[in-house]
Amino acid sequence: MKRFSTSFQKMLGVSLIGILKCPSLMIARYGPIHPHTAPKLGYSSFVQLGRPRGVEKMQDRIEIFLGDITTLATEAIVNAANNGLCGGGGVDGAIHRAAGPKLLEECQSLGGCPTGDAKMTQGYNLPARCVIHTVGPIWRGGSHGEYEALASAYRNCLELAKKNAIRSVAFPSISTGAYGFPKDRAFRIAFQEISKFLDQSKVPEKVVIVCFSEDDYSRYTEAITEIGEADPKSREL
Ligand code: AR6
Repeated sequence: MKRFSTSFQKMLGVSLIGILKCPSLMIARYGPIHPHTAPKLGYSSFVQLGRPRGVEKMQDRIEIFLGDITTLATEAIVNAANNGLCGGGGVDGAIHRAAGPKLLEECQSLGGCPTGDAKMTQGYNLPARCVIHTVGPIWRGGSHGEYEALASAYRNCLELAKKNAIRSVAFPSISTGAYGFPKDRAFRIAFQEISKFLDQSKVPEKVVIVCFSEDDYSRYTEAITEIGEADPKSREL
């Protein structure tokens, strides 16, 4: 870990603040943060998963970031949109405000987006070159296909990123705001889908998971720790 931390620090040009070690997962906190993130914002965690082979594969590929997704200069950012792709509140509103009115124009030409699916636009005034719009499920108690729809939203965003050779993508926590999906369960599904996808694909090279509050950040890292401590071969929820 020490050798790895040192090279990771060199690579990012950052100073390591502290390291939390778990048997099968490590989270390193560092600051200031990755070059693709805005220095004024919070902190970010680098996450490694699994046994030694898994660690090698996943190192440097998943990052947890505390802050505003609209400030990130990953190649793509994901929007938690609605079926009409017509803009709204929450992260959707923030993305449209930051991107400017041309984003809505392009969204209106796409004919909406089914729940669990994803569509891509340019990023306009955003630091990100493009936006992947997805629609998460509205929470209706958990027996209406919500889990699969949420997993599908993550998968389809990653498939779209792969298809377009997008190297880095940032996700907000889809469905956990206005759509009311219980956060702890949503965090597990998100992390599981992302890590499964990256296990099987070299593209995107990097995924940033964005938490919008300190509380979400703690809960996310806790959920990841629990998943990491479970058998890495069956990271089922
Ligand atoms: N950066 C990162 N995350 C954010 C930001 C931000 N700037 N703003 C909010 N979040 P929500 P949903 C987090 O409600 O639940 C819209 O009106 C927020 O804390 O944005 O999928 C759409 O048009 C929460 O954890 O999306 C739809 O109608 C997460 O983003 C509907 O809301 C998602 O919250 C979609 O609801």
